[in-house]
Amino acid sequence: MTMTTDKIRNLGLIGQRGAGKTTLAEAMAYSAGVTNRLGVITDGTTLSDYTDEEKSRQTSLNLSLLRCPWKSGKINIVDMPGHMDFTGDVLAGIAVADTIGVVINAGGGVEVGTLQFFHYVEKDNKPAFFIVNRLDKENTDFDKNVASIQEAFGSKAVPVNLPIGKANDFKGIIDLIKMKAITFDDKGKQTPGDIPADLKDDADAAREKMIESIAETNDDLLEKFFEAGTLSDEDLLTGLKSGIAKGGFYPILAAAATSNIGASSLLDFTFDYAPSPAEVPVLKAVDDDTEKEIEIPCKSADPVAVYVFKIISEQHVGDLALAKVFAGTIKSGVDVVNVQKGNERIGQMFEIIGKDRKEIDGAEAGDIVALVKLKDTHSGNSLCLKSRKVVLPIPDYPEPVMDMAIRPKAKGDDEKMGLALNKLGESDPTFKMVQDPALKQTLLFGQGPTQVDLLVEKLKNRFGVEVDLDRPRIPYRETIKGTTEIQGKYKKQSGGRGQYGDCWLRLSPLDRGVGFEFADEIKGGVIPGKFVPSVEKGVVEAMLEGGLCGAQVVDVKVTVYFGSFHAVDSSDMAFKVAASMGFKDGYIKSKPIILEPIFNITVFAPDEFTGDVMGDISSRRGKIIGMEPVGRMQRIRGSVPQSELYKYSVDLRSMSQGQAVYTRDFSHYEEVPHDVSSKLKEEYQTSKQEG
Ligand SMILES: Nc1nc2c(ncn2[C@@H]2O[C@H](COP(=O)(O)OP(=O)(O)OP(=O)(O)O)[C@@H](O)[C@H]2O)c(=O)[nH]1
Ligand SMILES: [Mg+2]
Repeated sequence: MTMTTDKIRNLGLIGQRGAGKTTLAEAMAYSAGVTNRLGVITDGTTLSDYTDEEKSRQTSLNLSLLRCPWKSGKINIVDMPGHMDFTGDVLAGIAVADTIGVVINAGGGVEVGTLQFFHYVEKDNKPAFFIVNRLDKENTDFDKNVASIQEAFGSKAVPVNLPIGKANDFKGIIDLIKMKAITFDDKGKQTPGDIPADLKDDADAAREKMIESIAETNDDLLEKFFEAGTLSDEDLLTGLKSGIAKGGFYPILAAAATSNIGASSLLDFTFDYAPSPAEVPVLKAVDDDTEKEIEIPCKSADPVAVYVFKIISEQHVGDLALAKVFAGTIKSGVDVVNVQKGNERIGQMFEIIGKDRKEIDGAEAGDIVALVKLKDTHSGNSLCLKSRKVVLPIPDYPEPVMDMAIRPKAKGDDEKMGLALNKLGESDPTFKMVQDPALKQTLLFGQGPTQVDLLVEKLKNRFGVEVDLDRPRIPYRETIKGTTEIQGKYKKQSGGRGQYGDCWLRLSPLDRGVGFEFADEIKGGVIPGKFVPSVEKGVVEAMLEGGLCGAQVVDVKVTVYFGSFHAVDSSDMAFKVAASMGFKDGYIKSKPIILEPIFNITVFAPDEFTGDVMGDISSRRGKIIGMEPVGRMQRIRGSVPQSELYKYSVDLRSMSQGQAVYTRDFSHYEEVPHDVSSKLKEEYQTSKQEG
């Protein structure tokens, strides 16, 4: 029997690294009886952090699914990484979760990772609540965390729990909706009781605040609230549910995951008050035939629309496609179309609990499942019926902020490395591999050093390819500032058939970014028309390697305006060589310069680090374009030469205690300063001598 939509809750956990998302997910799964031990991060025994790479680093590197049956339904928990390098999985998880649980480390309040990730939640107006976790730790204070959450996210974040006791004495919670004190045994079993006398006043006051905030989400309720000074229990519950569903109210809950306090009540809260997949705003997609926007209500009776949000590729298991059924009902053996790729058939289907899985026959709208043995389906693909093909929305993945050159240790492993990286790319759309023939390097563009490290580790362990990483070469360019007229002449007339080509070229600068222009101003056939294309070819070839540092020459206009030929000895080849010689000669006389790529960057940093960040940008030959406050962070915009951005994300993190992040995009080319130019010229000369 399949689980009906109204009984399904999809809860995504996000938050700062180490806030306790995985441990909280573990405690929920344990309380739901999915596992018979409460796994521990430091022992590598949790359900979600099951890969070797996660166990050795004691941190989540991938999103994980934990299916927890609860009451008459089930809660699909999506445990997401907190590490910025894995924002890709966070976005994939947010896309399929209907409610986001933001886990806060009670020791730190709202930290920069939480701000970064929550930005994506707010953008989609997703339902969300906050869980203040680790309240069993010394020197933690629930109220301070509430203040920090409200400072960051506004007054619609309001407690629906109060903690009972502090640190070692943290015993349980007061449920402000039911007005009960709840304590937990180590299996998460709840014992409800009366609110302790010393907390009664606090609880009354907090409940009043909660009711007022719920009333504020809805005009009818607000009117009733003003009339009666409170809300009836019925209005409170409907207001709470609809307030959460439309993202108008962010409840704050209390927990200590390692002691299993608050996890089972969190399951209750999610099941009772968080929206089912059919109760969140309707998904908008694009009709594949008409290319018009189309709404996809979450209805089991509608045509199938399944979104594959993650491919898990594990040795000995094969590929698992994690997918959300946004509409329709899927069953094994049904033919579907992958809108981006082609025909597919739904084969076996599973529910996922960490690395374990349980076969199911089918799934209804709103559910999250794993599909196996799909032919050619990647993260981000949509599976539909032939009769209604829709393209489901893909998250806006962040642009890479780091590039490295990558090459196999063993000669001849290039192809193997390329195939392996392609395979890894199917499950992680946030890195790119680009072969750059001009730089003669394969470049890996990614989100940060940990992601790159992990890719290297996977290449070795899963594909048997060992690689080295190098500093990427910079795609310098060369151009000219002056105009020169020059003769290019090639003459060889000793014995046999000779060679003769003679052309006069005018080299002049073009505006930045124009590239190359060639003009033919030959008059009176001094060079026969059939040889003019060879002149252009000779110039184009010579421009591939500029005389200063060997970089591509750009933004130059070359005009051929005079020359001579020989009836027997002239040939395409001779004119090509002549033009190439002429260009090289004229180029050096035309005030050549070296250009370097400049990137625009945007840095997000907490106030206290902005001085350091800006000083560092200047020391990288960068310019500050502007700065503006965003909450308690500053957004600093600047431009920096690409050569100075090598490992910038790493340096930025270390100068800001891990709190600053940045994005970048290519802006334009600019002349390099004198010292850089001398250095590049010298390196080029040395490399030419070494051959
Ligand atoms: N004392 C205490 N420790 C906790 C609690 N929750 C988690 N921890 C510990 O905090 C550390 C990090 O916990 P994780 O569950 O890995 O946190 P996470 O948010 O999943 O971390 P990332 O996946 O790295 O972002 C582990 O050592 C946990 O044992 C808690 O409620 N109390
Ligand atoms: Mg984790």
